[in-house]
Amino acid sequence: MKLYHHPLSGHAHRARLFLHLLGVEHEAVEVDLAAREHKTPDYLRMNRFGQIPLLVDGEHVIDDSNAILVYLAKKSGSTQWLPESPFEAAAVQRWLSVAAGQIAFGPAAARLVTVFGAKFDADEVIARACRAADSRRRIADARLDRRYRRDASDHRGYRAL
Ligand SMILES: N[C@@H](CCC(=O)N[C@@H](CS)C(=O)NCC(=O)O)C(=O)O
Repeated sequence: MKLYHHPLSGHAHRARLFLHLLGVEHEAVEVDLAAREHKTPDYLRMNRFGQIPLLVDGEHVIDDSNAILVYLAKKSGSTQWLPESPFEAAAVQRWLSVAAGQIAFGPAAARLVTVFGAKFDADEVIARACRAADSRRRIADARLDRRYRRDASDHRGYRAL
């Protein structure tokens, strides 16, 4: 398995973290974003979106961090990360949407201003990031709190959201 990534990419970090959590052997291929390696014909042949992360597993090419997480969770053969029940699967998808929505366009966008010198209006992006981060953190905390209490009370122990 090969993961095309960049060490400063938050999206790629999610994929790398999950590969490590699962203990999946893989080759990490660094894509030189500054040299626009992700827009070369060779790379675009693998990923028409011209973005990282990109996972190549034999004949399968997966080109989005959330899609990579779903692929790896399914491939792990365990339902620990992505449950089968419609309601629990929807709960996981709900938080993947938060990551691809409010977090990507909030705190992650603010990070791009300093890390990659993105030409965003820094004040506007930072204000949006603070609003998104604060409200999502409070919702996530409340959710974790409820889940922790419920799991602790029936001795199943703590599980992630
Ligand atoms: N939806 C994609 C977004 C990935 C993304 O925005 N990657 C950035 C690096 S963090 C990228 O490749 N940017 C280059 C570009 O869009 O041209 C995912 O979650 O994987």
